[in-house]
Amino acid sequence: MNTTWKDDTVTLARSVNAVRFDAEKARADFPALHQDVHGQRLVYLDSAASTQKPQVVIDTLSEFYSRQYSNVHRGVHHLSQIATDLYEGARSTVRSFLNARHDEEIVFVRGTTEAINLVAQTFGRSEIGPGDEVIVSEMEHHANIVPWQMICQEKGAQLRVIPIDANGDLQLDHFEEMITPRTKIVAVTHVSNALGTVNPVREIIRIAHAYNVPVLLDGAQSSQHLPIDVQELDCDFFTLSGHKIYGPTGIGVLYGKRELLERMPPYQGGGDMILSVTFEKTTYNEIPYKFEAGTPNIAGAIGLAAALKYFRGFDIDALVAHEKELLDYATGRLEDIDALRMIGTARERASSLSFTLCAVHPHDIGTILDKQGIAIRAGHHCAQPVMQKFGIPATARASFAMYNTREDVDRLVEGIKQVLEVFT
Ligand code: C6P
Repeated sequence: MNTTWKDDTVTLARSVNAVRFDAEKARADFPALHQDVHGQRLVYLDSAASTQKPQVVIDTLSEFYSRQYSNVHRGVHHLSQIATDLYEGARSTVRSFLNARHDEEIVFVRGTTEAINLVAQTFGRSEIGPGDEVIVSEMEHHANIVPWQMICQEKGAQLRVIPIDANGDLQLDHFEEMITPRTKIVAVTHVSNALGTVNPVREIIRIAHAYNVPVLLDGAQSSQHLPIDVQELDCDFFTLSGHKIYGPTGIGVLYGKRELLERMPPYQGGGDMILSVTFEKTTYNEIPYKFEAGTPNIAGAIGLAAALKYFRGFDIDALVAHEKELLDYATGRLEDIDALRMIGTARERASSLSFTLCAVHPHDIGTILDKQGIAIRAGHHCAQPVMQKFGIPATARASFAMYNTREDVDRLVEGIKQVLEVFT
């Protein structure tokens, strides 16, 4: 198989020529960043877990709850119509952000976890049978393992895993051999939360489609760092979490190609997902409502739209260049620390940088950094198979977003040196 690795390297290379990103200006939009923690200026390096929120998102939520709030799709009254227009307008904003073809291809869910569960429980339940296969990769977040494992167990199907190498790159050469006539779906992450690896997703999709196998991309860690165009990617499903792209918690998106969503049975039953109900028979609503039972997270969707509009106000090439430059700078500075071992040195990485420090437990690293006002994440990052691969229980992870600067990296490096002083 002739594997090409251009993929998002095209974006990353293009970003080199981009106009300069003004991170200080972006920082000014995020009130949470302008506070001291334990007496020091907060350095927030935990954006892969969740990003901070710009003022415009906070204001949008406040305005909605203060003056525009009502339930959607149900009332003829003024406020209900305003709320419905804002909610459906948010769907259009998401469609345009992802460059999906149709608004109805956008399903509002709680986040990436629910989006993947929805696909596993609907597409999976109807399309996967005994002896069938689902392909994931070794670097998946638990959200892209467990839902597939559950449906495979239920149906007597098999979960197959694309291995990663010692750098944290997918061993793509194995992938094509793994596809069989029993393969029903390939579900892979676009960017790894534990390793930062940017996967060659166009190549994965090209190969899978050659065998008529649909592909789900977990975009929880890519939508905020790379330009996303679902038509150009030609993925069949794409997921994102609002709270990771400067939006509120409790809201996320499942994009699905219209013909697939139409074919899938509903997810949960309840209000709004039906056209008619009798005790004998229920007819279901059309997509996307078929998948949105009950009162949705109206404020969340509206807040997410505000976040996406805010995000799109920046030059994406400049943003990508800024985050890549920060990651390169941080990598260089951390590599100078002898005791530090980088976990994940893939060809292309975005945002996250995982490491261990001799025998210091990552939780101790996190705690001592916190005392210096530096927020990182320590743990297995809900990617235990990645930890098993590298033979470690956990890592410390610094992750970057638009508002981080070289000064933040310098503080991190000084903080790590202090951790080492405590332990030597
Ligand atoms: N990763 C992290 O600190 P939810 O929780 O549904 O918004 O996203 C789940 C999820 C799915 N896929 C990937 C690649 C992810 O990174 C995450 C969330 C967070 O890395 C919390 S564990």
